[in-house]
Amino acid sequence: MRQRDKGKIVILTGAGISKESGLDTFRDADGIWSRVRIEDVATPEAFARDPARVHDFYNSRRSRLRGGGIQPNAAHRALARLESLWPDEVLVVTQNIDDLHARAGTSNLIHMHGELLKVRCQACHEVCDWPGDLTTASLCPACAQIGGLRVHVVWFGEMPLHMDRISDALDDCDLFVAIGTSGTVYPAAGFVQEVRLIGRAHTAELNLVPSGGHSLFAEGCYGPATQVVPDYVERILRDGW
Ligand code: BV8
Repeated sequence: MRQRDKGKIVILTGAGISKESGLDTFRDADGIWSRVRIEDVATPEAFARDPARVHDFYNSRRSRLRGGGIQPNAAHRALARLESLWPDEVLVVTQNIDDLHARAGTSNLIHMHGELLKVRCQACHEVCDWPGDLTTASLCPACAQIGGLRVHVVWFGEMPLHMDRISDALDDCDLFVAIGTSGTVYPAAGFVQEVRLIGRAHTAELNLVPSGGHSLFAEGCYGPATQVVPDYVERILRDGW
């Protein structure tokens, strides 16, 4: 018999949840930042200095994501299942710029670091879907300006998206779960402290190995996301927390 049948759930996800779908993480031994430097591809300064290089970096990640071989995995699907069956709000806040949560069926979803399959025009600020390659000659579908488009992601030094909605949800939640994130990038890495300060919610970390912030969580479940996340979701649906 489930101990509780309501309670707001906020789930923060990182690159680890998409690893078993075939997408690299950032800081693991074979991670993206072991091959390229953040300063060369993921800052506004890098884009100002060499936009073609930054376009190439994201074009290769975009064509890989759309390459057919990359599909949502059991962890993405388990979260969509939790959203459809839990009798209260389930919000997924992802640091990932891939579209695997949406493809798995999650609808209450915030991309706090943006989306790889979207671009933003620096002239008219319009955000558009963009499945193909982006170049310095690309034309904005909204204002027809050439060369002003950039990938719609949050680079280091830029303000993450939807921070107000996220802070309100963190203040209101009864369960906070972090999945597949190393807890090194702020403000996301600070969410667990924010939740603990309010002192109402239970906190859990689901990761391959304990993250840098593991001691901040009341509970930790370790192993591959495709095993740990479905098990945890089944437990929540059966017994609550
Ligand atoms: C900001 C989009 C102002 C682009 C990304 C000094 C101290 C503190 C903070 C700072 C500082 N100096 C600068 C800062 C701020 C900076 C920051 O935190 N830097 C860090 C590196 C120190 N943050 C910013 O600049 C942010 N903006 O602060 O603006 C502000 C201030 C207040 C309030 C608001 C704003 C903007 C940060 C966003 C940058 N953009 N991505 C792109 O993707 O190209 S961040 C990038 O890293 C990704 O989005 C990613 O999500 C994020 C975190 O990485 P993880 O997802 O955690 O991935 P990682 O590889 O690290 O870890 C993977 C984990 O998975 C591991 O634990 C591994 O064990 C696990 N795993 C692996 N396999 C599996 C698995 N788990 C389960 N199953 C598996 N199979």
